[in-house]
Amino acid sequence: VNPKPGVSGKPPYDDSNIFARILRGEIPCRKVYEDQWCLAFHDINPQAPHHVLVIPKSPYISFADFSAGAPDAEIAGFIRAVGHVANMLGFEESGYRLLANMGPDSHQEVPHFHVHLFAGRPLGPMLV
Ligand code: DGP
Repeated sequence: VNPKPGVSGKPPYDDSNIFARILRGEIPCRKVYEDQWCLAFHDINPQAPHHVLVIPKSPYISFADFSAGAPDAEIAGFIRAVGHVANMLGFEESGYRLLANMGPDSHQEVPHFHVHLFAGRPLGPMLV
């Protein structure tokens, strides 16, 4: 990963965040899928029977950073990859939930854009 500022440049992308370290292979993850756009792996603290994180390989801080700053081809490639992971894991029939936290009010903990993919039980209504 080549660190680069977020779209606004403030704050800069923190190259030492845990997902940057996973992308560099410095710490392990339970990988489920990888392509040119993304890495998908199991969340360390699953909130559903299946809880997968899908992250872009490029260093975007958040959804805001990604949606405003990524080239169209990367946005399309990443979104299609999220769908591919869900289908590959067999979630399409029963369904699944996607979630992306963005910024302090959302309690985003890791400052590298990621999409949570939850499945494996009825997830109930959204609580927020
Ligand atoms: P968020 O609150 O949206 O930033 O979610 C961050 C998620 O990342 C949280 O569900 C736990 C997960 N997580 C944190 N550290 C690690 C790690 O080292 N490995 C894996 N696989 N997941 C992690």
